[in-house]
Amino acid sequence: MSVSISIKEYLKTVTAEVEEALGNSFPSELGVPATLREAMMYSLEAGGKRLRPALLLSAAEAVHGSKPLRQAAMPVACAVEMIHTYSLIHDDLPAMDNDDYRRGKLTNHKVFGEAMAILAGDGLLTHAFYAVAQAAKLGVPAETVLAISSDLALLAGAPGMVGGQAADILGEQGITSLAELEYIHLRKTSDLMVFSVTAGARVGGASAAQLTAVGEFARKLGLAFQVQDDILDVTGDEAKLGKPVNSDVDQQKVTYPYLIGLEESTALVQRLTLEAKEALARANLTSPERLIDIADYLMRRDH
Ligand code: GRG
Repeated sequence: MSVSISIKEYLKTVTAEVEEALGNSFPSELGVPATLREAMMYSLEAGGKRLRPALLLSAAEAVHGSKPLRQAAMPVACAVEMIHTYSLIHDDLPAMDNDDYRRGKLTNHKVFGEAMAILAGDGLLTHAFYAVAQAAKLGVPAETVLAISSDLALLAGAPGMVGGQAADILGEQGITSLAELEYIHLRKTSDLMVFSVTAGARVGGASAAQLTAVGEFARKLGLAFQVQDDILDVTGDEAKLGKPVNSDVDQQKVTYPYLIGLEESTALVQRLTLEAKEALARANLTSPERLIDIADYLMRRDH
């Protein structure tokens, strides 16, 4: 087993492999209308950190201790990126966040119109379940594929990410406590990461106890990621405006820095990352190094 390449190199390699697989997601024999395909591929190929597929593939290797699993886990890694991409397309719509740009490019509805953007999101969401099923053709046992599908429906669906988005919309303006904010982020952000790490661990042959421990790792990691995202929103914006960053956060959006200030938010990211790694240690994985590297990398990220 060799885990000597740097985390940046690892993420670069995984990103290239995932992007190649994503590029083959809609072969012509499936007969997808050209404009719909173009709209789906526009957002799937718009870049992004590919963090969820990286977590998934790393978790599979961490449990199993070998790289050959990457091929079997790849359709599931593509599935989670399809779900993530659909959520971003829908989140950017005028009825939700009404954003014109995403990842430095025009949002899907700005290029293809609202109706096609909704359908591109619908197409990606549905195709994710087709992608998961393809893992069965690559040697993943049928009962594992079934468990992964079921996890995906729950963690990305109404009890998970979709529910978090609904709670966010319903609570807009009215969120006043950390508990409410945490409830939303555990669903909007952590649940897809819990899916990623758990699905990878399932492909790697994890035990029930290991699944619980890696799930807890991802839950904490997702929260840390979201708090860091909130911090970067503030420091990034202020940097863009050329203003000095201070902890007197008075922006409208209710975020961690808004509720507890920048300094405490930074300490929270560190504490959650530590707790995530403690949970991971309880999983007794064969080679957890990559997952630890990703957690540390996310804590230090600046974008
Ligand atoms: C519309 C059903 C539905 C859900 C939307 C994902 C989401 C829920 C909303 C997007 C806004 C947001 C703050 C989500 C929290 C998760 C998050 C920080 C997403 C961005 O993930 P990155 O940074 O994105 O991994 P890239 O572009 O790198 O892929």
